[in-house]
Amino acid sequence: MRKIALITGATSGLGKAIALRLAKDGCDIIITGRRQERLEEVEKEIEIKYESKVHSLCFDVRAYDEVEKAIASLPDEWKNIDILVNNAGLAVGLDPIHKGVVDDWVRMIDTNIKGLLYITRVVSPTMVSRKSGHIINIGSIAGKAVYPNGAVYCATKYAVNALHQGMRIDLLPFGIRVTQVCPGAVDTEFSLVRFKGNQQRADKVYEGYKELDADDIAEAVSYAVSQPPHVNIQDMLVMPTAQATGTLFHKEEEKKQD
Ligand code: NDP
Ligand code: 8X3
Repeated sequence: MRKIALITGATSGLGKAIALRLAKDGCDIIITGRRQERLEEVEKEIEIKYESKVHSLCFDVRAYDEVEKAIASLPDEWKNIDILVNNAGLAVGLDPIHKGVVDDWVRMIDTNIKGLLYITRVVSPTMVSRKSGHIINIGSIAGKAVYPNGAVYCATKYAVNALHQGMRIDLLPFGIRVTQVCPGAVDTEFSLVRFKGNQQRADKVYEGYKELDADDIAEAVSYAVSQPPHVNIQDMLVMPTAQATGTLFHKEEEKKQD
């Protein structure tokens, strides 16, 4: 029987790559995000490339009523979600605490913490009643060590780390697997969002070293999902070879080509 995987934030970056990879691995896929036209593009791409059925849900993870409504709207054949990938998230701004923009903080906290909680609250009860399921939380190197000017984003990823551990404990009696995948720098729309559309500033983040591709993280998710039922990959920290910590990079003069 084909598994159903729901991936939040599948309109770009890691979420899109994970959706495509799990489709390739034989899952039917529910993709979510706020950009309807992007959802349609990803849906088409999966259907063209793979055998999978795809269902799209357009909503904002920050609004609990939207989350509830979206999951309740799933047709019966889509309701038994086997794999939930809590991926939707963002960083906004890179400022010292005394200069932080309060609206940026609210966006990060509401998306990365509350959004992850809301979707988990709505999806996990069916897993509990079926005594089966797998939740993948996308954390970050930013959830392992704080870096300058990133206190609030890092705090949200520390929160993901804590919620991940809590989920693992609370869902233990129900045979539900819980995995955290923590990437270092991946070239996605992440930095463009962080720097509010400033492409030049975003590009600089990935200059001088070989960053991770979204497919590298999709590979890690696929590995965790494909383990036999008695194996839970609990925590994975996946870094570019040229990045040792959140801020320590080995950069070359010229960006290495593949
Ligand atoms: P992208 O900006 O490429 O993708 C972010 C995704 O999240 C988009 O699909 C976006 O969809 C979705 N999203 C953002 N806000 C909301 C919202 N309020 N409601 C619903 N969906 C939302 O970035 P990444 O792929 O890099 O980021 C994915 C995850 O990976 C994040 O949790 C991030 O913190 C984490 N991460 C990223 C790293 C990196 O270096 N890129 C490293 C470590 C972790 P839409 O705009 O359509 O709503
Ligand atoms: C994203 C990676 O190091 O830019 O979580 O915070 S970092």
